[in-house]
Amino acid sequence: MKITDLRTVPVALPLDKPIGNATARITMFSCIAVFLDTDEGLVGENLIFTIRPEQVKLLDAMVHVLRDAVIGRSPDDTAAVWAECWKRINFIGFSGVSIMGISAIDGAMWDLRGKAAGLSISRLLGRARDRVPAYASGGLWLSESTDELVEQAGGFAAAGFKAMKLRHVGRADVDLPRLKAVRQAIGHEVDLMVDANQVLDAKAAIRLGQQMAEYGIAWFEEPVPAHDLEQSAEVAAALDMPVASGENDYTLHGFKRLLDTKAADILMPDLQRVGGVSEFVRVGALAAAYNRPVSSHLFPEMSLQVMGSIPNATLLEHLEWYSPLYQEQMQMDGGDILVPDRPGWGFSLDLDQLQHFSLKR
Ligand code: SMN
Ligand code: MG
Repeated sequence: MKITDLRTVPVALPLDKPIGNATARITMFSCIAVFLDTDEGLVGENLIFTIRPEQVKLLDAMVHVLRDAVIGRSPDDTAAVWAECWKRINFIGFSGVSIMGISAIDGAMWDLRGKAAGLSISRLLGRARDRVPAYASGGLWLSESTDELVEQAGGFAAAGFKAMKLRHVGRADVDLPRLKAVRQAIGHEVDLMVDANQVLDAKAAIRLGQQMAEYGIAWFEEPVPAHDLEQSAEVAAALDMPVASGENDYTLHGFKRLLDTKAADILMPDLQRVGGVSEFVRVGALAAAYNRPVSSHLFPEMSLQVMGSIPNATLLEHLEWYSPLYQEQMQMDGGDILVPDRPGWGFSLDLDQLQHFSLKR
């Protein structure tokens, strides 16, 4: 089987209500749906995304820049195509948008491989589990009032989630009362994580971490700027609670730096930024060598398959941002999301919905 064409459909999904974290006010999501056609009629699919609509053009262009690296290849050649793309991004950069382009192609190839074999991606990779414990992340935003936080947290617990994540502004006077209210609402059986989205320095993060400890925090995410590995390591060394980081890191090289510097206790690869399925799996193995767990960032429908194959995987980040674009919906059972056994990703893009949300080019 040969890959004959690469197509993309840029889409924008408006949100009913804008949401915020410490670095962005999010009013809509923009995605690029990626399709690889083959000479046997099978189509491989993937999705990459940005929260800023004006960046869609850039992502779309990057995917097409790498087109010649994949046209004419067999879907089985994932490692060869990855290596070829890596060669081609020399000079424009080995992180950022370049890697998003590689991820887009890599994931669509894995979907094709699964469809060709009639197997889910986790079966192709070798399954570690058929369900992944998830945490609720589609709420508890900074833009929510304390009453709204309490209501949402209760709703997540009632839906069966055993863990959830609260966004922080990075100031004790604002964050601690919100944290206390959420902890009171959910009791002590549910894990609670906080995400500071890089707004603190090490001293302030250590102080806030110590103040939060009484509320039982399962991880403190991105307490300091993600590139400041030294300060992140300082926080990780000083606090008992684990520091989580990695959503802003690219490829095996980025994660090796995180591990070597002890900047994080829990690694959070993002499928699009880590470099797709191929590189996510390699990062999982690298993390295992350092005895560290990995938790996926965003893209729950697709990360499920990879997390299903990584022995040292921990929680899947669950939100429903992309759900309107898929024909199938995620299934939860006892706080776990089931890894679908359908071929490829196990989730197929809904072409009518793509058309509906399509951005005019
Ligand atoms: C986050 C990242 C990107 C968009 C929204 C929220 C956040 C998370 O850092 O980890 O969920
Ligand atoms: Mg985060």
